[in-house]
Amino acid sequence: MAFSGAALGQNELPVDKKATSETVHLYNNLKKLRTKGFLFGHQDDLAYGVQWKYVPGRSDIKDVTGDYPALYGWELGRLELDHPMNLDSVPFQTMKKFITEAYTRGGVITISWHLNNPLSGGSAWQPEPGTVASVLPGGQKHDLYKSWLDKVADFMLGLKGSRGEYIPVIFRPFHELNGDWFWWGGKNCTPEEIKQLYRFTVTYLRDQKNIHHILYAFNTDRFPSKQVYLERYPGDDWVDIIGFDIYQGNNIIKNEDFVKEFDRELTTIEELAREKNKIPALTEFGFNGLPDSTWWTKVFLKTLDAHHVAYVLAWRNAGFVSSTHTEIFVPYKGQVSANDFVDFYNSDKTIFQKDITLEKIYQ
Ligand code: BMA
Repeated sequence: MAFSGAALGQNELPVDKKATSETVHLYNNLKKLRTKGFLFGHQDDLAYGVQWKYVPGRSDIKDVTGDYPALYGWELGRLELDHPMNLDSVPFQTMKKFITEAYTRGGVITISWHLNNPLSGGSAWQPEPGTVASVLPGGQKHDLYKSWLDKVADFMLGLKGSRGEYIPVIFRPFHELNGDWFWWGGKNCTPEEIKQLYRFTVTYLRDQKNIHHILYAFNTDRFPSKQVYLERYPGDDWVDIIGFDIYQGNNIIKNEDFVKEFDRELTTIEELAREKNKIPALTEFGFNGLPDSTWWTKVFLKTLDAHHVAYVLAWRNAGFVSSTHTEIFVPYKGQVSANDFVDFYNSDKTIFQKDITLEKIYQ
């Protein structure tokens, strides 16, 4: 249902002025809720965890806390190629079921897109000079890019609740765009080119495809200053949520160093959110392998305690991928940080599924 001006009441509108009522409520409730606490999110939570895959109702978060996350991250990479599964082997049809299931119990959905390189045909991580320019209007791959957006639009239109209403999605295209590792990031294009692509993408989905159940999230990776954060920011008319991604790991070994940087970036993002009237969020985070048994309360929560972001999204539990590679970003039963995660769960600041259901965030 489109939202009519009269029914708006005290609600503010996101960048889509025709956003559905559920989307407008999500936007306003996320803004309000952040004064209380933050939604805890997990990528691919319902699809698989450490040493299990596609067990109905299962979730590593639920195994440890007895509750599901409040926010669910999903990924569309390879939808553009008409593959039945995404790049992490999650079938798109199953993903839609998980999305509906989570929404039905009051959860929130966020979607990223590691889309392939449209110019070279390589992966998202294979930059090729000129790729961003090639998909902009007038570029040789512009029509191809539009056909990819058509598939994203179809996917979004396939997400419906029990009353036939569209399920709101926080879409996070072109993430980590200050880094050099994706074809849309860093030195692989000019700031002006990526800004144009971001604006084109929002405009196309919203005004050409008439999709009105999306909130748009803009996010960088770690960043040294406000000025660098804003270098590729497309403008206030195209963004609802501003965030950043940060991982503790090889690059920042010590907890103290992580806390210092994390705290500084949170402060900047909240300052920007205030100035621009946007919603601040931690769009991805993690400490791969979780070797520190008290990391959740003594490092992560301790830092977030002084801040007010709307949500945090932990990355995926692909598990022990090979003898040298693990992807473990939330504890599973028996993991060294599992007990501490229960304390984290019990904190007043963290919002998981049971809390978010009570909040009725879409009303
Ligand atoms: C990365 C890793 C990869 C994954 C990709 C897209 O951070 O988790 O294993 O394929 O994200 O989800």
